[in-house]
Amino acid sequence: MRFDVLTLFPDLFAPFVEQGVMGRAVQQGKLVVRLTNIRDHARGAHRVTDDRPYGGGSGMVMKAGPIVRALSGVERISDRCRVVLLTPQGRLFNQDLAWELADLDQLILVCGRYEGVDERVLEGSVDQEISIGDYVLSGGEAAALVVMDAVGRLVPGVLGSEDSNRDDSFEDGLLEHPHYTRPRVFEGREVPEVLLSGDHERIRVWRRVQALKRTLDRRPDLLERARLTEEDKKILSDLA
Ligand code: 4HQ
Repeated sequence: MRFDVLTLFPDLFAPFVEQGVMGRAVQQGKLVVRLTNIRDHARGAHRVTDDRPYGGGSGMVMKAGPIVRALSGVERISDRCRVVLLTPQGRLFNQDLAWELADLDQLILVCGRYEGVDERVLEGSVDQEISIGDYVLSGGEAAALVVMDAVGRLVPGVLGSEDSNRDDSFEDGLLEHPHYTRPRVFEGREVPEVLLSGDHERIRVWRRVQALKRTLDRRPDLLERARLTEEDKKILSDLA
């Protein structure tokens, strides 16, 4: 899978792309990340990328020209390609959308700064707007990193055998059970006995109960769309 990021701050991406799961996947060639500096497509001696809003008001707006020219400069490696603008007005990003995007061959992520981008970029050059949540960022870069991280790890071969998507939070729409590792006692707090029992069936049931409890307690909204088994439904009715 290839990610192309259009940004005024390409240097923000290097440490993220070079380290951890993403770094390994890039080295193995399973992910390709290409950065385009929008300023390289701005015109004039001053390479201006923003201007004052028509109609007045505070703040600046990103000019359409540099972004659209930057997009034209991005090689399309496949028809399975999508141009995404990160904006609070977009579809709320979640694990279902991450799976959908992971099915593409190429994702082109456009990062805005200032008050936003000229609306005509959206009309003519953007396939989808995505928001990572209901808060205001200073730019789309942090949002693009979130999307690349969540999507990249779903690409086959990106996660090693030590990690697995299957067990993760949200893969069945529930929060995860608690995790413990050594030591057995830390600051007087013990690891739940069941986890030391070696009884794999008891451990499986305990973890499922914990996951359901936590979801009910902290994110009951998730239960509406969770993939629940008959056993899960029984556990939930016992909890209620
Ligand atoms: N932005 N999810 C970029 C966001 C945002 C979000 C605000 C996008 C500023 C220029 N992006 N503009 N939330 O807060 O994606």
